[in-house]
Amino acid sequence: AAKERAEADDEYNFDGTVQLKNPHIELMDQDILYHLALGSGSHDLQEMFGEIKFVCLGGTPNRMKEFAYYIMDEIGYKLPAGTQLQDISAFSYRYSMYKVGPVLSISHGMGISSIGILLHEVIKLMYHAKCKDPIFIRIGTCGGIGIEGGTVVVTNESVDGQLRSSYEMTVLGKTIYRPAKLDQKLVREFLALADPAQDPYETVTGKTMCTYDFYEGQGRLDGAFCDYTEADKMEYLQRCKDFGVINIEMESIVFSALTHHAGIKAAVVCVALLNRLNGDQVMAPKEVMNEWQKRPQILVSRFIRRQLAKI
Ligand code: R2B
Ligand code: URA
Repeated sequence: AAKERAEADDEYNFDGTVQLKNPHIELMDQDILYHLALGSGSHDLQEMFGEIKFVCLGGTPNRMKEFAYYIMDEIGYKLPAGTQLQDISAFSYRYSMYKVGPVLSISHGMGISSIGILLHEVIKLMYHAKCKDPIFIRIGTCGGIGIEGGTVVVTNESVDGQLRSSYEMTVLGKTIYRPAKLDQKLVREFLALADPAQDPYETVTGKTMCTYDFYEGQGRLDGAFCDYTEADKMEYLQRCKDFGVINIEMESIVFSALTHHAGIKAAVVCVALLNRLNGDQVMAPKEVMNEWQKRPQILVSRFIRRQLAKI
């Protein structure tokens, strides 16, 4: 256990700041964070972002704007007089970013590539801003395997479509793997913040499968193409379920792998929009879906408020 602790501590920088495993960055005159419309030459990143403690990422600009307003209310943050919440990355026309005191709320788009690019730049942003011990949290949606729509899932491990727990990428024509590890203490903390007496829904944990595609990649029968049978699909989903997978989404593996590689603690909290054992189409009414999507935000807010109370 002591060895394990030493190894775990090793991954984090002793003063809490984010170190880059890239010797080139500090040799550059300036670093342009192209997809965020920010730069170390054009902006005082430490002044703008130095106080960030929580980086919350979710798919859509609208949801992350809503989350920014919600967390502002929840932590009782007041914007400086005469100012409004601004999309800091508006001129990237790619991602949206809102800052509410120590919280960043950023949209990541859909899929591994989109969130992967964003993570490079947000991790560099943490480095330039000299942020201490930032925690990254993905707030998302997913398909459940054997769990009903509206259930909240805290991921304990992310696996790919072949049930491997590392992120595979091609670098200089070679295949490399980065372990997709999530902080297990954070998993327990999030689960402990679920309130079975008050929440009219379940909060559960398990493995999350991350795929490159929503349709064939997730074994759906309703894409533009499908070369397998319903029996093949059910056999695959059952195999995933037997392996401990309880939900499927499209970002967790690169999110877990790159945060772990950077020594940043991270968590993934998603709400299931359907039970894939019952079907493929997402058909809950919009109002129901909107209420469901608030659920991971509520859990994350409880977490942030508790962390802030400790400081
Ligand atoms: C969940 O929902 C999106 C697909 O509908 C994708 O971004 C994901 O991970
Ligand atoms: N997001 C996914 O990636 N899959 C689903 O089934 C629902 C949301």
